[in-house]
Amino acid sequence: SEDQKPSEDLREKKKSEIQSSFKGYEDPIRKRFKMEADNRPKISLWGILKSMIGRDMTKMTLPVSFNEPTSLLQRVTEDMEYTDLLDTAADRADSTERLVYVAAFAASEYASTIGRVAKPFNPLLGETYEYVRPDKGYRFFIEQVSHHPPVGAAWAEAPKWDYYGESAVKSKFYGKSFDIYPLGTWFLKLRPSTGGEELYTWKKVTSSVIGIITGSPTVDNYGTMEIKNHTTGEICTLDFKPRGWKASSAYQVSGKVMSTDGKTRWSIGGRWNDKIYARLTPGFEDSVLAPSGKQAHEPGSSQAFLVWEAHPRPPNIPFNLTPFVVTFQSLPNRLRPYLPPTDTRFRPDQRAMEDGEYDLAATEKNRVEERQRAKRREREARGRSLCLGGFSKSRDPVTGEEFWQTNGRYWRIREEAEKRERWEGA
Ligand code: CLR
Repeated sequence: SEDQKPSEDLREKKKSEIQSSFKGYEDPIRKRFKMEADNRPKISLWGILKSMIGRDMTKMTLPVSFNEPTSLLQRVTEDMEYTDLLDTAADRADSTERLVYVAAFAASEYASTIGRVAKPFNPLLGETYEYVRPDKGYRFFIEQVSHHPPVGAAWAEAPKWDYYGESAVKSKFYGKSFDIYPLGTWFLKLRPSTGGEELYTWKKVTSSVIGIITGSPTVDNYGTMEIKNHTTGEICTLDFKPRGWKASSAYQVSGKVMSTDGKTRWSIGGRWNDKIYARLTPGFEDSVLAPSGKQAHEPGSSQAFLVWEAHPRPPNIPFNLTPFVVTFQSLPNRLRPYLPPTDTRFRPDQRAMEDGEYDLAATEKNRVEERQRAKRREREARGRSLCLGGFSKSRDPVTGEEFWQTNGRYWRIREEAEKRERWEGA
C-alpha cells in the first residue's frame, strides 16, 4: 500500500505528474503593478457600514473603492506563500518536529492579512484560478463551485505534499467588529523522507475587522487551531490571542506539540505577523535526530529556534498587498494560451482596479456579473456540468469530514489545450 512506499518513489511519481503544468510559467514573476500608489478615496468605513449592522458579507453592497484587486480565490492562494515550511516538514525525521513546521505553515497564512482592510472581488460561479511556481515546485488550483453560499474548492500539489480544502465562510457585521468564520477543514498529505504518507488537518481561525467605529480599522485573527497528524495521533494546538486593549497582546500566538500520551514535546510561541519559535521540552533532546544522524538543532540545547519568519512588507505596494500577491494577476503572453477563459486573470474589473481605474472597475464589475447571470441560464438550459476542476463532494475515510475531491480534470484539459491551442469544456 501507499503507506509503506519509500518517499523517493512517492515524490518522483508526483513530480512527474505535475511537471507538465509548469508550461506557461517561463517568465520571471511580476515585481510591481503599472500603478505606483493607489489613490483610493478616503471614506469612513463606519459611515458606510453603520446601516448594515446584522448583515453578512454576501448581503453588503459596498462601493468598489472598498475593494482590493484580488479575488477570494486569490486570497486562498495566499496560503501558498510559505510552502517551504511544508518541504522542510517533510524532510524532518521526527514526526513531532514535522508537526512544528506544519503548524508554522498553518499560522503563516495570517501574516499577509495585516493592513488589508479591503474587500476581495467575489468570484463568479465557475471562476477558476491557477497558480504555478516551477521554482517552488508546486501547482495550485481553485474553483468557485457554489455561488449561494459562496464556496471555493482548492487543491495544491508538490512532490512532498498535497494541500487541499474548502474555502467557505460565515460572516457577520456586529457594528463593533466585522467577523469572518471559516467553515471548511484543510487537509495536508505529507510524504515524509521516512516513507509513506501522513494526513494532517486543521481549521482556520476567525478573522475580524476591529476599530471600525474609532476610525482605525485593523484586521485581527483569533481563536484556537488544532493541527492533527491523523497518522501518528499527535496534536498541536495553537492559540491566537485576540488583540484586546494592550498593544503587547497583538499578534500573539502560542501553543504546543503533544505526543500521543499527551506530553508536551515542543512549545511554540511568537507573533503571526512576524516570527514563530519552537522550543523542545527538556528531556526529549535525544529523540529528535536529523535524517543524517546529526542532532536536528544545536546539541544539548532546549533553546528556542526560529521556525518561520514573515517576508518583508515593502511599504510602497498599492493596496498594502504583499510582493507575493503582486505576482497573482500577471498575464504574460506565454501563459495566456494555457489559461481557460474562466481564470481570474481575465476579469476586466479586477484589472481596472489594479490599474487604479476605479470607475471603470465599477462598471466592468456590473457587466461581468450581468453576463454571468445570462451565461448561467444558458448553461442550465444546455444541462452542461459546470465544474472544470472535476470536484465532487466526498468524505474523508480517516477523519470523517467532508471535502472536495478532484479527479484532476483541470490539469488534464490544460495539457490538451496546448495541442488544440485553445480551451474546451470551459
Ligand atoms: C480568511 C481565510 C479563509 C478565506 C477567507 C475568506 C474571506 C476573507 C478572509 C479569508 C480574510 C478577511 C477578509 C475576508 C473577506 C473580507 C475580509 C478579506 C482570506 C476583509 C478584511 C473585510 C474588509 C471589510 C470591508 C467592509 C471593507 O480561508
